[in-house]
Amino acid sequence: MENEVQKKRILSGIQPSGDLTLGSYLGAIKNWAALSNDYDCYYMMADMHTITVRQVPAELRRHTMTQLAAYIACGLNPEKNVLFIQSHVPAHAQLGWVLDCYTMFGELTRMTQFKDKSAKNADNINAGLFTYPSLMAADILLYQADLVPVGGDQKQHVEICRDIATRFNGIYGDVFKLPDPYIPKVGARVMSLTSPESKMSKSDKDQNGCVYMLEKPEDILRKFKKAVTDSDACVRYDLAAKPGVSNLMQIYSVTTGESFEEIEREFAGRGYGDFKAAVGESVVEMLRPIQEETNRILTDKAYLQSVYRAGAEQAAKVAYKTLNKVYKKIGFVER
Ligand code: ATP
Ligand code: LTN
Repeated sequence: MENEVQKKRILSGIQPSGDLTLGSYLGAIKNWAALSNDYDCYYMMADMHTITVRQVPAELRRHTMTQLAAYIACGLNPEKNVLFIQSHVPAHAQLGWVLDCYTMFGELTRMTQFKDKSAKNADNINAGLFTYPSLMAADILLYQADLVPVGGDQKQHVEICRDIATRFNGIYGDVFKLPDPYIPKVGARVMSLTSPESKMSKSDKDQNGCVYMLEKPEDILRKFKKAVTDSDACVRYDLAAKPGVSNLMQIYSVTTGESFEEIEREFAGRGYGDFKAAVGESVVEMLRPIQEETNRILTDKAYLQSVYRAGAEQAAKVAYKTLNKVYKKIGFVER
């Protein structure tokens, strides 16, 4: 319509590298659903990024499908959000290569995720792991995204994306829109329950530190009961001195909507046992409807297939418009 203002656009994704965690939910997916009414949204399963670490093929397929079902169960209506699988839109690989040629060796070596992942996978420090950020920049820039909702650990990747886009625009004119990261105030960095100095992560070897979105309620409650705290026996927010308790407070604050002061008041004079049980229960209750809906959707393979096929078709329309413009600008002969 003539007077209708074009909605701003969002692009984000998660690697189907394992079972989704409470961290990926609170840091990213929860916001996606909250933003989806006001933006034109594209959410993908980043399967191409996932193979930067060796995967079992059948597991990668299963994680990709479960992740799609979880996206829908978390409130991303496929009628309103474009849900797709990254490898189904070849423009990602195509722009990824072009952007590799506009990304500097020096800036890639400075990326925290590359340093972490190469330490963890010392026997497989492949070129894809190194150029991961230019593929991610391609994901974002193909859609001319205004906003990229991610957890705090991905901020550096959105920043390098802006640097690459600025460099490219500086040579060829305004080809790419510069995206902004969207990071939640609370829940941007959910920490491991067993070692609260490290991020809760789906590929973590210590399963007790990590709560999975589809995990059984009794297992979730058990993990929270065992969560590492301190000897102070006082529920108080102090990230530096009380990382375990502060992490639990953050989780409780996002699940219940209570502020840190309200939580401190609620548990004043009560032991950690009560507090940990309450956090566990609030997480179980938050996840219960999502789990039921994910399991229901997963039984309908034909529906999931129709969603990702329609998603790829819609995504490709936008992506190829940008790719064609880029090809023209850099001097590739039109087919
Ligand atoms: P992997 O272990 O394979 O690296 P991961 O569990 O660290 O995976 P990602 O797939 O890298 O998770 O992240 C998915 C999204 O969720 C990203 O936007 C990321 O910032 C966010 N996220 C992941 N873990 C957390 C966490 N612990 N706290 C807050 N946000 C998180
Ligand atoms: N690197 C992200 C996953 C990802 C992504 C993206 C996120 C791949 N492409 C584009 C936002 C936008 C991660 O969560 N590890």
